[in-house]
Amino acid sequence: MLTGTGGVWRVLLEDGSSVDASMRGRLKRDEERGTAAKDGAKPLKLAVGDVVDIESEPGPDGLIVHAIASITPRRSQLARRAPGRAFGERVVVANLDQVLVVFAVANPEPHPKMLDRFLVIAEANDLAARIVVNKCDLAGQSSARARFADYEKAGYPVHYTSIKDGSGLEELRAVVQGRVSALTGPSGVGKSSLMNALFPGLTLRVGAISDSVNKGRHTTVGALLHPLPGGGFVADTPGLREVGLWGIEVREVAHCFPELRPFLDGCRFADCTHLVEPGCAVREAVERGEVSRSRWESYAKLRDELASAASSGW
Ligand SMILES: Nc1nc2c(ncn2[C@@H]2O[C@H](COP(=O)(O)OP(=O)(O)O)[C@@H](O)[C@H]2O)c(=O)[nH]1
Ligand SMILES: [Mg+2]
Ligand SMILES: [Zn+2]
Repeated sequence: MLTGTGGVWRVLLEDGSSVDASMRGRLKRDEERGTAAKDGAKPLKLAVGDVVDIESEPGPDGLIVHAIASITPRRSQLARRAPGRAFGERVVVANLDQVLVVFAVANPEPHPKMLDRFLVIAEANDLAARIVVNKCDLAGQSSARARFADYEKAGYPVHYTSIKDGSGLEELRAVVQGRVSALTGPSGVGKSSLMNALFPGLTLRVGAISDSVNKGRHTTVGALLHPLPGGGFVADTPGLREVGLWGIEVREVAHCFPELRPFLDGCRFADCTHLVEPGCAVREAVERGEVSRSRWESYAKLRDELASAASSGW
């Protein structure tokens, strides 16, 4: 399943060709009712990245008609959750192996708070995240490494790359090849350039249309999967920002910062918010320099945001 518009889905077949297919009647009714098919653990709504079975037969005019007959259970998904609405979850991409969050070391300047937001979204979806720091030719490896040290310390794999001098590209190719990755990050950081450099033959537009223009066109639903030469896919997610923090529970936020997890059971109060309470193991770790203050500030900011969204009832 590569992309979908208004009920018609572009499906990549095993032989490498692709066809347009719509949902079989029974599946479609299940989808509209928001109920699972009778035979069990089927996903409710078809999404980009889903693995499907296709049935093909000649239509009334003799042309072959392809129909999606069944959906394979997903191994993972990136979803935008919307509490308060029944069946409000919208799956942006199904069957992802990882999220690649791309920033540039300069031009544009990286915003750690934005990076933290992307990482929280990945964590809340139980997806492995990798950070790609591109344009290292503009700053030098050592200052790039210093700026992203908090993330290496938190346990995230960080790749330092440049399409100008080729650094880090082989290593990055090795972790993208054969996997399904969501590619995200601000515009202008070099996402398209990187993918084109890693996979000659892929022709993503460089310096392309801004996200807002894309949004106005409504040509694709959410995301688009690009098959990679040699195997694997990259999903061009129109900024994970669209996925947003909706539906992440306030209590869940601290767990979305991996380096806070070892301290979460050590606080004096079981319902500690890790913001102001005495005897907070998280804040003590920040004071000792074991946890980055900037990351803790991001935690506090995102938690506040979710708490006030929750109290306003969305
Ligand atoms: N100096 C430098 N410029 C780069 C690098 N990668 C991409 N660029 C430039 O950054 C601009 C934006 O690249 P693009 O791939 O369109 O970014 P995207 O919006 O994230 O897809 C283009 O002018 C690229 O040539 C890099 O490693 N070093
Ligand atoms: Mg691009
Ligand atoms: Zn605490």
